[in-house]
Amino acid sequence: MNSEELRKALRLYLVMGSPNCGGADPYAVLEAAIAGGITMFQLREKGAGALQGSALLELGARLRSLCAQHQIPFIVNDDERLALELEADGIHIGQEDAPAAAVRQRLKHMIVGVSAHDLGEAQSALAEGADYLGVGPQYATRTKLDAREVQGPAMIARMREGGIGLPLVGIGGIDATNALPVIRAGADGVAVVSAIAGARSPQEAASELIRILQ
Ligand code: TZP
Ligand code: MG
Repeated sequence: MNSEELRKALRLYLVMGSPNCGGADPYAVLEAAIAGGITMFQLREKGAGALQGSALLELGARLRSLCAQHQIPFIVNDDERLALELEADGIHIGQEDAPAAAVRQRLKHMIVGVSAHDLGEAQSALAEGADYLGVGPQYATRTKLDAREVQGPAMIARMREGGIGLPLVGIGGIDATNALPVIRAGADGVAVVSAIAGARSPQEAASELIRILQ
């Protein structure tokens, strides 16, 4: 996938795991979100009740194959081994995970996404070979307990002004009411957890977001 294709794929990026689905079946949530128009998916199995071991592998394999059927890029959060086992299209790592350069080196064929919170982190990730950046939290979020301070869309504008041309997605507290300023600040797309996974109708939530982003 070239970087223009990646920019398009980042338009509406669903990030979730079973703890984000409010008791609903993650497979059904992903299926509905795909029907609603999401363009990329990240398996991020974290928090209370997160699956591990063979249960995680089994869920991952089902979600991976659903994405493949619909040509939705499938990304794994943090876990290089899981990404390899699931033959994921990519991996997303944070500042507290393995260094981006090492992950880039080990997973040459994969999309490597990196979370960046300021211009310095964005420049480092770029130098280390990241394919895209996740920037947040854009707004207050209850999904990630250890999230950094809210930056707002201004941080995305600052990165663009600072010469960061990489595909870039905003994350944190984004929903249909506040997605547009993130795009206007220079993001290629928005990444959401609860606005879709926690919605009564993930399909309607996704289609409402995609309508606003187009
Ligand atoms: N990284 C920064 S904020 C966040 C992550 C994974 C959580 C976003 O979740 P939500 O529900 O879209 O606010
Ligand atoms: Mg991480």
